[in-house]
Amino acid sequence: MKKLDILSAPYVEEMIEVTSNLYRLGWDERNGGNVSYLLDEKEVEPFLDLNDVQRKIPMIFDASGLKGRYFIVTGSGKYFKNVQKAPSENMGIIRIAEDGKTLDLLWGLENDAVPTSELPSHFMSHLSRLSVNPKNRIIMHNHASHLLAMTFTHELDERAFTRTLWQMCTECLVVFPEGISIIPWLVPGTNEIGIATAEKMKETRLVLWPQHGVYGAGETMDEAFGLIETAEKAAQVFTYVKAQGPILQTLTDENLWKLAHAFGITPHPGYLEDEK
Ligand code: 2HA
Ligand code: ZN
Repeated sequence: MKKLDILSAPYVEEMIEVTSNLYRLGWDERNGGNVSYLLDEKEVEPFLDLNDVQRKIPMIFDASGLKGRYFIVTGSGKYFKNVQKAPSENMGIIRIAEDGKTLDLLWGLENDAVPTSELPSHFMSHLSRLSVNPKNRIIMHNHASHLLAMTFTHELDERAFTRTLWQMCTECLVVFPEGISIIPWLVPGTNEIGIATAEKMKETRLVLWPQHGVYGAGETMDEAFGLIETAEKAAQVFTYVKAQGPILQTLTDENLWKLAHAFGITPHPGYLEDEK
């Protein structure tokens, strides 16, 4: 059967849209940021011959837990700025081979490009998220400016950091009731940072990389993007608030509990003072 044009696949369109938005927001300068999107075989099959492997790409770590799974991923060293005008050079569709250590390239990553250098963090985070939510499909990393800046001026305690973000906009607690996790500063692209990020991903969909950026996860592109966008907005408000001067009033824990009840969500245990 004749295959449909891959550029019309909804997930290709979503990747183009999100990378363009991330670039436009200034969170992904140069080759900053990476996105991976878990695809169902049924979503790929109408567009690509699944037996037509363009290239085999070896990996530095074992992703056996994901063998046979399909992803669309951004390319290593590629600029989000360029994804829209040259999708097949800047992204690729891959399948994890039987050995767990090789990728079958089915489309894209033209001119010998390879998937994002942060693939260990992405794959390990996918495994973590899937273990707590089988519907998770997106892992997204970017250099959201105000969150990044806050890792210089705010104490890097997960409870304190989460509380500050929750206090900056009423919606924050509702959007990420589980809070934000923080790993130590580590070298990007390594298995070590992958393991640290993935460990946190079992608890929270947001993980902060000090002096670097942020990771977000979600069932959909909108969820992952909206999550980072909301935390980043809170960080932006924090930046303005600090610049404007002393805080005269804020969201109290009593307010936050009222919100939690109104929206039927459970705040991370211990992050709010006990209810009176
Ligand atoms: O791919 O953002 O963390 C560029 C990065 C690495
Ligand atoms: Zn980065």
